[in-house]
Amino acid sequence: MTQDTIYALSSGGLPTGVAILRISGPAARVALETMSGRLPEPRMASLSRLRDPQTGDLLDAALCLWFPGPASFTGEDVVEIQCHGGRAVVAALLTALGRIPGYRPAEAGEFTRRAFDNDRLDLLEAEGLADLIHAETEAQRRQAVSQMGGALGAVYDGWRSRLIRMRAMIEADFDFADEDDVPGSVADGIWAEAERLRDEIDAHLARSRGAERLRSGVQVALLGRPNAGKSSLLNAIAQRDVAIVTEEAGTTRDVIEVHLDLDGYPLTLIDTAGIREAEGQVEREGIRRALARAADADLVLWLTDPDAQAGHARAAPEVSAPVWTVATKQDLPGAAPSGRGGEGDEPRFRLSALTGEGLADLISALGAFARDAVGSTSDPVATRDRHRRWIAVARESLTAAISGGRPLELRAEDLRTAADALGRIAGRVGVEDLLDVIFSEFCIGK
Ligand SMILES: Nc1nc2c(ncn2[C@@H]2O[C@H](COP(=O)(O)OP(=O)(O)OP(=O)(O)O)[C@@H](O)[C@H]2O)c(=O)[nH]1
Ligand SMILES: [Mg+2]
Repeated sequence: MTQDTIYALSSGGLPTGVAILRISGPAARVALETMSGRLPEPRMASLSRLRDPQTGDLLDAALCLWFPGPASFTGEDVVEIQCHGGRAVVAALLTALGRIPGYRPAEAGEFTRRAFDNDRLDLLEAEGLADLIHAETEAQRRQAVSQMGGALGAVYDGWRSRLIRMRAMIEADFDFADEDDVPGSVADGIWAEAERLRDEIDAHLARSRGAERLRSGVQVALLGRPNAGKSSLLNAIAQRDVAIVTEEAGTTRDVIEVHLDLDGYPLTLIDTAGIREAEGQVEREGIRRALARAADADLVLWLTDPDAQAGHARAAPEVSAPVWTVATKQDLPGAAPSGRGGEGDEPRFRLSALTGEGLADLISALGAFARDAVGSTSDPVATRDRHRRWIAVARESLTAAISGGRPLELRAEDLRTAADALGRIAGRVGVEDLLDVIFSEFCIGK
């Protein structure tokens, strides 16, 4: 099969000090041969003058690297060019590459896709790599780098080999059983082991919500009546002017998000439209979105201003997430020293976005909440819904195998189904249909 040779700018936005162009495919070496006239030693950086192959014009002096396959990121022949990161430099080099026969620009994630196709990494490692590139906080980085290094895959491989071993022993057991009365003790041991494995799977699943929250950020929705001070609080916590604040009730309509890094834990703070019986269509849509985000949130902050505390308030909407009542605008003379019953509940926090009073308490409580919601990050845990779905399939088959009341052959077959489901997580068993979705998460050049 002949493959195109693909190329892309693999480093970020221009201009920059140094930009990295990456080339992968059977004709990768041609780029260096035609532009610099020579191929450097494998894996040794070499400074070369790169010329336009057609005109002979000097394009740049760049550090060039040559990685003959299969010992390369993609498993194919790879060339990396570290050039000066000016827009015109990069554009000229990309144009020159595009003229080489068999070359075309890479699609998003295509380098990693080729690495997967050539068994340089499995799906879990590829996803870990995508997460690492998107990691914004320290805890996210730790989780991603561990998954990329194969820690999560090792867990599922371990489970899988235990299942395969159990099945082999059961099959040995029912071969015996025909001959004479071999006691069921071997099988008993196997089913005890199967139950232990199921307990491990349950514990793993229980922790995976936290791991997914760590990937996507703990979602905290700010909710309240119009003018409660939601956007002001968002701006105060973010320490920048993200959302428009006015004294007009109904200022915010769109959902506005801010990503925070609280001691390494990611938290997404979501500002929403104030909740009331709205007249206008736009505001009604804003309120619908506010309630939808609150329904999905991990935590809701229900803001009440002194007006509401004085008794004109409506209660926080019913949501499944915990709700913290936050009394705002405590710098105003009307602010009550304690709740006057308007909300029913004594507020959990009292603060002023204007003076900053009480803000530190709320922020540190949010940090603690995020840490708890994420849970332990020391053991590898399923980080995506895709993983959890296959683990659930494996668990179901394992349960069917354990529950008995059926011929041993069928129970052994259940163990095989469970092992296959686990194999799909790392892409060891049929995942063709998934690949486009997974690799589209990458940026071009990765
Ligand atoms: N004194 C005082 N005024 C505040 C404080 N926080 C907000 N305000 C004022 O209250 C008004 C409404 O503030 P916003 O932050 O826009 O309120 P909101 O809840 O986002 O309002 P909507 O987007 O309309 O739902 C503005 O005039 C703010 O300046 C505060 O801590 N102290
Ligand atoms: Mg607002």
